Amino acid sequence: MTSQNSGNRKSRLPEAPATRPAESLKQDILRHVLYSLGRDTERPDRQTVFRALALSLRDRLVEKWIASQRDIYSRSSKRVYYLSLEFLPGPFLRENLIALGLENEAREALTDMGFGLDDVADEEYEPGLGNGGLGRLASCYLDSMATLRLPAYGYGIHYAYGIFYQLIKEGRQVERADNWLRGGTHWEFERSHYVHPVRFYGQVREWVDEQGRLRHSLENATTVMAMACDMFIPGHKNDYVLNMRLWAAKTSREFEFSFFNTGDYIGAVEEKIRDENISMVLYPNDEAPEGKELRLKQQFFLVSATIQDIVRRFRKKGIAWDQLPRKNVIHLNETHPAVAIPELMRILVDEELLTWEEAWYICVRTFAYTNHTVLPEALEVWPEDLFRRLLPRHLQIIHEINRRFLHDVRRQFPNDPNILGRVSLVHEGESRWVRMSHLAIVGSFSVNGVSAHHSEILKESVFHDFYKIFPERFNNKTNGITPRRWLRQCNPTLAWLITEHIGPEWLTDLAQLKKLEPYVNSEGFHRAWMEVRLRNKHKLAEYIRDKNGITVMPESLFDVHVKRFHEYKRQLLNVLHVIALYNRIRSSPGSVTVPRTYIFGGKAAPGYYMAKHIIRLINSVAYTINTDPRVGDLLKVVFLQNYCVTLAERIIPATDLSEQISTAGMEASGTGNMKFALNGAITIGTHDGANIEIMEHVGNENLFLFGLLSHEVNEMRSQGYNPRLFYERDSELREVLDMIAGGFFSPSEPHLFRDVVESLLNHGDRYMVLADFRSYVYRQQDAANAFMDQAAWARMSMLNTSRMGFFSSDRAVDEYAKDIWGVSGV
Ligand code: D6G
Repeated sequence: MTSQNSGNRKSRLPEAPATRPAESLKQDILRHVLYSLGRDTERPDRQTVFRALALSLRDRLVEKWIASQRDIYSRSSKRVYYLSLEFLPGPFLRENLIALGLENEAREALTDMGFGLDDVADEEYEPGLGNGGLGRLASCYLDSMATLRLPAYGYGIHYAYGIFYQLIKEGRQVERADNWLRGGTHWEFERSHYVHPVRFYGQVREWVDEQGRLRHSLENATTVMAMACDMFIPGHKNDYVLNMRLWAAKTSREFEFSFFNTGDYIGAVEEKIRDENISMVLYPNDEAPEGKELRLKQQFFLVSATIQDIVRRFRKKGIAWDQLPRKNVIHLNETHPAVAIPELMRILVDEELLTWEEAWYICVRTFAYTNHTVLPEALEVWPEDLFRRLLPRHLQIIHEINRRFLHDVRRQFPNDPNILGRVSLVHEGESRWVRMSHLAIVGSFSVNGVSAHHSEILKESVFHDFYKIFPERFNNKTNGITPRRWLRQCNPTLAWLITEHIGPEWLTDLAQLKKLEPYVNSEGFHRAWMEVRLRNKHKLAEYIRDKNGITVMPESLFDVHVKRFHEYKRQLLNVLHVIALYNRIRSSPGSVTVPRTYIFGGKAAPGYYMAKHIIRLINSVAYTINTDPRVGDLLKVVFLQNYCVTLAERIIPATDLSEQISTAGMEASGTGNMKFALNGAITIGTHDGANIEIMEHVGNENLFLFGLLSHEVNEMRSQGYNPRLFYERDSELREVLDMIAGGFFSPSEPHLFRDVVESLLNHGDRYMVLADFRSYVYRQQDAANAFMDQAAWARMSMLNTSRMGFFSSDRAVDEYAKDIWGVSGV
């Protein structure tokens, strides 16, 4: 502990004014309107008021952050560093108000100024710094780390452009740049004094120093600076605040005096822009790395700046390097930041002159890795040539790690020579690839999957060889979601109803929701529960009318499928069933008795042809059905554009049926499934990811599971799956597919959707859509029947909510802290 971090500096923090909180908040807002934003306090507009309120909250957050940091320093606590190429925090305003306990005060202050809190909150434009589940999980975890008072830091990239803004034009996805910074950066601090040089390219020079040691250094490297931008993540009403430090790329050339003085001013500016491009844009690909040089640069940029920051902080302690793992744990969210392993090795061996053995001992005790996917195309690999060019020293280090690792494996498995090729960090064939997951496993003391089912698949198949080599490293940490955002914030009236009955402890101890169970038989509670849900559905119906011009019945069954578009998530299976229902309505009008509103939302990777095509198909089907007078209110299909956290917060509280229908064995966990169930939606889903654990908790009778199990999927595949058989045997399915292929939904372009049908019938139906169709249709019928009995449905809904305690991110993070990180709250 250094004296500058000791507690006696506390007194220098500005004292809070002795006025009422609402009044002092109002004064702060007005002060920021004038002095920070330069606007007239007499008539600020809504956007100005939003920004001034955000700045007023930032003031409070930074005070608490500094106090929290002093605490961590004074206790010399072990720190957790959570490295993620993506964070998807969503809008901050309400979350921060709730965490700081200032919601009512803000409402009062704003009312005094002639504004409504809801309107002001709508002014916020969320930072889209993630693609979907992985980034959103990272943000839920930061929220829980703060609430559990863990000495943690989130580290990521300050992309200037987040995930694209999705428009639906004439049924198609159109991408627009997402300039989330256009309104200013009211939540963050740019730290121009926290900059680290990041060095790429160049050549490795080997030389022998005076002590006869072989040394390595990088010559002629290109240097880019990483500047810290800090955003604060408060714990729930605990005065504890964490930092999400995002690195922005800045040219190093500005630091060279002569740079703009060369006479070629425009050329100099171009070089500056090229350097700063590194943090310009988030790659909009979910589940499939693009293999582009810029992406690997981004990964190294995050890693290099972060490791330098960690090492800088560790050095302040003045203790020996072998203490690093005792004082720090670095968590890799997926393999994207896995190059941190060779980077720490490089610093320890090349700069700090530790021996290889000493350095490796430290590394392998410092890193932990979470795997999020088993899709083979999503396991990250990099061409060795690219690695050599961009990070030549790191490739050498990876080769050395590999040489030593394979040497040990050879000794451990003398009778299995093929294992070496399977586990090697470098895939050797016609072309050579660096396998990032192998690097992450070999360099970490812990490897975890994100649901019980997924962690078993890792051990049994994907990483089976590694499981044999390092059985003690493998463990499971089932994902979780923060109840603060995903119930209290997005569904305030339901949250209020719950609190009224069982008190507010559930906010930080979600297992308390169990206490709702006795009310399941109370008629009054039933009524109140269903009233809240119906009100939420009315609000969503209004939103749909405003945005899509479609009138939907709030009393209809809201059947919702929102998430990234990917074939394995099987939005296609859903729409096939929608068409089947449509056909039933047309052929025998009385056969469909439960009116339904289908709501779809989600982005497809811009280069993912089939996913985009499925979006177009859904929109075409929606148009056909919504304009067919024979259908009336029985069926409506809505595609809400630009699915994001803000939109999820609107949709989830209004959902009756939650679609979680991935091909079994393909979704690692899912967290959308948890958000819906927590808000009282019933799941229709496959035996996949966390659906299985949700079923175990809420009870088989309170959700609708269907379809093949993952081992059945594998067996069917290995026996030669023939999707045509299903087509031929099932006349309802045949009719649906023939309509799509025959242009029923695209009369002006009859061949438009032929590819979709081809992928099912003639290209193997990789995601087993046809194999699961019939059981899906049956379970959908069960869901409709259940919905007809509203009292029984209400009961299921309440039981879902009350039994979701396990799925809190507080539980998940607590498990990480105890089992992997070895840290406790300060
Ligand atoms: C905060 C609190 C202050 C501490 C400083 C350290 O400003 O007490 O000295 O953080 O920052 P790092 O060196 O840990 O980044």
